[in-house]
Amino acid sequence: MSTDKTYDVVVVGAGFAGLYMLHRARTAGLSAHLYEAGDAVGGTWYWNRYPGARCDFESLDYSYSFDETLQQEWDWPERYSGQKEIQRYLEHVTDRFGLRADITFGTRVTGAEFDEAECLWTLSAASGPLTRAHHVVMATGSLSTPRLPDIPGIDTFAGRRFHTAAWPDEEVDFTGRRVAVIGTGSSGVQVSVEIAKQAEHLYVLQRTPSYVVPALHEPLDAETLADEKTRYAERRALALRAPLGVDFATRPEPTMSLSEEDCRAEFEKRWPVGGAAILAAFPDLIVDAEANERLANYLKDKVREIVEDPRTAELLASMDYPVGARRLVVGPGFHTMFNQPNVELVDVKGSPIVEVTPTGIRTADGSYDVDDIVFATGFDAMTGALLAIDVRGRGGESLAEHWAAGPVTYLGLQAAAFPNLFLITGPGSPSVFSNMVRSIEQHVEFVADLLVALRERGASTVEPTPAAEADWVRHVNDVAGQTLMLRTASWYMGANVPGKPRVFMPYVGGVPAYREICDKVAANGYDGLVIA
Ligand code: FAD
Ligand code: N01
Repeated sequence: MSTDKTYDVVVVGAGFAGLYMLHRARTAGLSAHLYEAGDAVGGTWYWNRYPGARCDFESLDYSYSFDETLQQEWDWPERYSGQKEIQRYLEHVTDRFGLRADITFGTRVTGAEFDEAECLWTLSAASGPLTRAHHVVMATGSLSTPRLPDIPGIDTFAGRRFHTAAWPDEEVDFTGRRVAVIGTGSSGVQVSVEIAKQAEHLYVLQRTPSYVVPALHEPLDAETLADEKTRYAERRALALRAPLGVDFATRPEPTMSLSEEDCRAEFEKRWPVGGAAILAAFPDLIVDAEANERLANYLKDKVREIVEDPRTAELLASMDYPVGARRLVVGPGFHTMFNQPNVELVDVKGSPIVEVTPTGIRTADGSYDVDDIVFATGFDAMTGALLAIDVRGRGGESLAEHWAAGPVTYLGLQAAAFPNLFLITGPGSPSVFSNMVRSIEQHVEFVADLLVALRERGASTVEPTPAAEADWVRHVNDVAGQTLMLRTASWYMGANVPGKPRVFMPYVGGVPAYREICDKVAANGYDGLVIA
């Protein structure tokens, strides 16, 4: 790759965010190029190929809305699509908008350095400099840096070892094997249900139990799909008015204004519908502790109803934190799975994992010999992929230094002293606390409009003032403080990575509130940003 070329925009990452950013930059008449570490587009849906990987918002919502023809011509075969189908969709989008020619695959960006005199970024890879650009958009993903836990002996294991987010391309057969899955977050729940269908014996190692709800996994027949598509504009408009970026027909009344019986009736109606609909039943479920407890008790009772072995049921229902404070897990069949004779729950909170041995896993009071270990142990979320790149802004300051006490941004989109560097779904944006495709579209459109505004003004740089950045961080924290989100340690605050600063990262004020703020910023000539 020649470094002689200077692009208007370089995008890093070819998931939902990067692909749309590349498209918007090109349609705005900007020269643009995209670098992707993987060998294909898809991002999350390229890397997470584990059996059972599926979206947990309906595909009719978890998809691009920016092009009416695209959304009318694409037929989702299932209500909640699996990994392969979403990957196929993103391949289609790439070709449909002719993006492939502007993407370099198999290239991990390792450095991005801003030259203040020339107002240019130089991007580099391990092999050396890649190219230069006036603007860089990091579409590197919030959940794209998988984490293996620091368990002693992990490399001594003689069997097969997998991480859900680095799953091999070829099918993995678990027939007749003894398998341990470590982790009961969204990935662990989904993968366990599928492995349990094949394995001779499955140990599910649970440290923190999750609230798990079903999902109405079903094919979307032609008639239903056609009917949904006639109302697509309305569906999309409603989604933009809903805090999570999906319309769940939230009831207007506060939970506690109803009797416990009436609340339960509402939850019961939503349970078979599945997904996050239950958490959006009433407007105050993540802000009012008493209201939340009603839902928590309902969900725990469901576990006890489904799981036959009382000890297993109690362990699975032992959540000691509010519903929604950790990501609600959509996992149809998870609780029922524990009624199978080949599935066993291992409580690694009561009896922590001590080490991995060549033949399996040893806990404080037991040993589990297995052929395969599946690590469903999550990600260095929101900052992992960004801090893996040596990003240097004004005065050579690194992003790692700027974020030493935790990530700070303006609107989740830019950091002070890093001119012309943009983050999509960065810390301080709604991103992971929303239907991410809705948030991604909004972030990308804001950035693309800003780039056009810069061109119209003949400006070279844009960056937030330190004061605007500090005010936004305060606002993000204030909003989180008004909810129940801080009442448990979670990856939302970096608690799953030893040594990571504990800062609550997503903006939880909701998609409409965030959009309104961004729209006002733009309407006021980009308040908080210095354009020079
Ligand atoms: P990603 O899809 O993560 O793409 C980032 C890309 O950047 C990756 O391809 C990566 O290889 C590349 N990259 C990173 N660093 C570099 C670098 N230095 N150089 C070059 N390339 C780099 N969200 C929802 O809203 N609903 C869901 O149902 C849902 N399901 C999910 C299921 C799973 C299994 C996971 C892990 C996440 C899920 N999410 C879901 C969140 C999901 O991450 C987002 O919805 C969305 O796919 C993110 O898109 P993105 O483009 O921002 O990032
Ligand atoms: O990761 P997680 P994930 N010993 O961090 C456990 C999205 N997503 O990949 O909490 C024992 O949630 C850990 O236990 P604890 C979604 O946003 C969506 O599942 O640290 N256990 C936890 O149980 C999601 O939130 C879908 O006590 C250890 C698990 O590993 C996000 O991605 C599907 C351990 C990690 O759970 C991340 O989900 C998949 C140890 N040493 C992902 N270390 C959809 O369906 C870690 N754990 C949409």
